[in-house]
Amino acid sequence: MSPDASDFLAYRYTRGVVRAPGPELTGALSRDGTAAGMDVALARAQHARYREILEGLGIDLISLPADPVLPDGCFVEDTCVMLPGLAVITAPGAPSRRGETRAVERAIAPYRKIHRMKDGGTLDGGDVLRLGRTYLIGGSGRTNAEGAEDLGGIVRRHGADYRIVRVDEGLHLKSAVTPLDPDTVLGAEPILADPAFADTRKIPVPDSEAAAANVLAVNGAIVMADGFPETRERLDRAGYSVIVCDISEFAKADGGLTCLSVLW
Ligand code: CIR
Repeated sequence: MSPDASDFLAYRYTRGVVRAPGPELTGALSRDGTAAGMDVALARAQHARYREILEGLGIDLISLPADPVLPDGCFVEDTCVMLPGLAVITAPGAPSRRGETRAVERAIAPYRKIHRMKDGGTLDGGDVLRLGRTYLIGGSGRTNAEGAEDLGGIVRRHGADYRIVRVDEGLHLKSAVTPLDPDTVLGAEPILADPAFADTRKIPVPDSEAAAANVLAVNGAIVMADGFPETRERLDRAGYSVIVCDISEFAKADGGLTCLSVLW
């Protein structure tokens, strides 16, 4: 394994892609219709702060411009799954999001070999949780069996392993559980009971703070959403270095910290 790959496996990254939101954001998909009430100016300010945090952690960011025909375009995570040395361009599960992959692929192509998923399957990057060399793939409303198996095959061919985890609640696997380090996850109790996490150290979020489960582990820090004091305390107590980022507007469209970037 190259030194670059072992850094990647430990959530150490040097580059990333983000896409700023524009006025189209109020047309984003949201399970309870709250996206329509988003404050776009506030969302843009929150996105600027998110970029500043990543840059402060040493990430060289490529910032794509907002695209008026892609209301969910800022949630770039769903368009690409990174493996060491390879970028897999996904087939997003929501038909309205299919057009998002093009600009992300163009941005990443100078840095990583590109592989496009097969037609037929669907998969959102929000359903892919990497724990070291194991890729857990959520079977959700967005990621179908064909998409999960397609990605699983690519993962195996690249010397890593995969498991499929059923997602019965919430949008994506990582809406409910995210990695803190290669041996530890933070998540909601029901999903932590899945056998896929049997050998993993687990930090549960309280039921009242379910939305705190989506955190971004990057370069030795944990970036978490604002407004979850009990989860914050649990992370502090466990010794993690936490940075809080307010993403209230993105949460109205079911977005979290991981959704807003692709890192490698
Ligand atoms: C959607 O429903 O597709 C977007 N409004 C939110 C996507 C969030 N992405 C993610 O969790 N990876």
